[in-house]
Amino acid sequence: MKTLMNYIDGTFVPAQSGDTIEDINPATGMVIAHIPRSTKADVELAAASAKSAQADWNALTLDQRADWLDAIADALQAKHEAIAQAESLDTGKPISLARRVDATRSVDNFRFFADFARKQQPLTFEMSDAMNFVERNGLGVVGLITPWNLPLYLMSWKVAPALLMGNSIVAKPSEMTPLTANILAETLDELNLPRGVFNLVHGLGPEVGQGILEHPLINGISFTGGTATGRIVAATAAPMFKKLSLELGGKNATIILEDADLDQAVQGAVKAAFTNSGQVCLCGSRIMVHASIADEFIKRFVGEVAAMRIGEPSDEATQIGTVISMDHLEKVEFYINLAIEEGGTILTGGTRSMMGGVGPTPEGAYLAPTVIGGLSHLSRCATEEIFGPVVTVHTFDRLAEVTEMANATEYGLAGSIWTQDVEVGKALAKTIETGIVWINTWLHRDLRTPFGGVKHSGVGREGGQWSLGFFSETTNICVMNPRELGD
Ligand code: TXE
Repeated sequence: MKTLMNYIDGTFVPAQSGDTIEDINPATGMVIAHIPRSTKADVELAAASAKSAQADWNALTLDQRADWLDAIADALQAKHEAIAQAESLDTGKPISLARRVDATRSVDNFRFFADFARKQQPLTFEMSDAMNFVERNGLGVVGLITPWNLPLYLMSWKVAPALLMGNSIVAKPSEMTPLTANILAETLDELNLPRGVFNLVHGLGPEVGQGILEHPLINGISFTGGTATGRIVAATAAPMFKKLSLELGGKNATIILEDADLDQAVQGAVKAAFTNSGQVCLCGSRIMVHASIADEFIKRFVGEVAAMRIGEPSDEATQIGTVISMDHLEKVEFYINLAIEEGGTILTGGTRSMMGGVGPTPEGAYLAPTVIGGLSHLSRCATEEIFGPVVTVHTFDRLAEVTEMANATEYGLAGSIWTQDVEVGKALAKTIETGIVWINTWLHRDLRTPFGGVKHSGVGREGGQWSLGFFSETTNICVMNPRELGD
C-alpha cells in the first residue's frame, strides 16, 4: 500500500488538512494507495512556489530547456516498466497496452518537444525601414488538469511543452489515477529540476481543480477531460482572461465505404472501437458502413470482437482489461440498457464480469466489448459519449447521407474513413465537422500536427507549433533601421 504526497516547492508533503482519498484498483476493488485530499490551501502554496520559480526558468535559453526535456525523457525511459505497471494497476488496462502506448508515449512526448525546439527558427519580419523580431516567453504559471484514461501520456503531453516554453507548473492528475504523476514528480526531483518549476497537487476536481482554475497567479489552463467539466473550466477561467486549452469528449465516426479493403476496415474498426476498452476520446464509437457490404462487414466485425481476449490486466495476452471503475461500468451499462429500450439489438457482449463468464473476478469492472445494431443514428446511444467498450453500427447508401449521420452529434473530435479511393476519402473528410480525420488508419499520430476538436469537443489545438503557441506569449520588437549618416 502506497501513501502518495503532493510535490510542492521541491518537497513531498501531505495535504495541509491531513485528509486522504483512496485509490482503487478497478480489477480487484482493492485500495492500492492513499493520496492527499488537497484543498485550495495546498494550491495556494503550489502557485506561490511556481510563481517564484518562473522568472529564472524562463531566463534559460530554449536549448537549455530542451536539454532538460531530454534528461527527463532518459530518466523516464529507465522507468518504462515501472510506469507501465503502475498505469495498468491504476486503470485496469492491459499491461501490453500500458507498455506499448502509455509508457512509451510519455517518454516520446518529452523527446519530441526537445527535438522540435531545436528546429525552431527565429521569427522575423523585414520592412523597408525596420525589422520585427518576435520574441516568445512563457505564459507564467500554468495549471494542467488531466483525466484518468491515459494518465501520464496526457500529463506529459502538457508538461513537456509547458516546461519548454518557460512556464512553471501546478499539475493535477485525476484522483482515480494518481500513481504515474508521482513517478514523474519523483523523477524531476531526482534530476534536481529547480524547486517550484513543477508542482503536483493531488485531490478532487471540485476542490483542487477548482482551486487551480480560480487562482489569480495561474495565467493559463490546459485541461483534458469531460465536456461537462470543460464547461465549468471555461465558465471559471474565461472571465479571469486566462488562456485556455480544452480537449474534451468525442463521439467519433468510423466510416466504411463500399470499396474499402474489408480486412483492413474490420481490423481498423475493432482497434478504433475497443482500444483501452473504448476509453479514449478518439475512439470510433459509431460505425457507419455502406449498405452494400454491411452484412459481410458486420459478420466479420462481430466475430473479431467476440473473440477478443478479456482478462486480468497483468496477463500479457489480455486485450480487454477493465473499465476505470465500478461507477463507470454502471454508467456504460445504463447506455447498454437504454440501447435495448431504444430498439437496438446486442450483436455481441453486453455482459459484465462473472455473469457472462467475462472477467476473472466479480469485484473487477470487467465488461465485454459490446456491439449494438438496429439503432437510429439519432438515438442517445449513437450521439452521446459513452466512453466504454460499446460501439453502435449503422448503414448508409449515399455519401451525403453519411456526412449528415457523422455530423449528427454535438461532438467533433476525430473520425476515420476506410476506402481505396483516397480522393473520395479526402473529399468526404472535408465535409465532416471534426478536428482530425484518418483515412485507412486510426490514431496514427505525427506529434507535429494539430490535435483537438470542434463543437463540444474542445477549444484550441495541441501538438507541435500549436502547443508552443499556447504555452507562450509573444512580444513583437520592431527596430527602426539606423539613419544613414549625412541624411
Ligand atoms: O472527467 P472529468 P471524468 C469524458 C468521458 C468520461 C467523462 C467523465 O465522457 O466519462 O469525461 O470522466 C478534474 N474543476 N472523458 O469524470 O471529471 C478531474 O479531477 C477543475 C473524456 O474523469 O472531466 C480530473 O483531473 N477540475 C476525456 C479532470 O478534471 C475538475 C478523458 C478530468 O475529469 C473539476 C476522460 C472542476 N470543477 C474522460 N471537476 C478525454 N477527452 O480524453 C473535475 N475536474
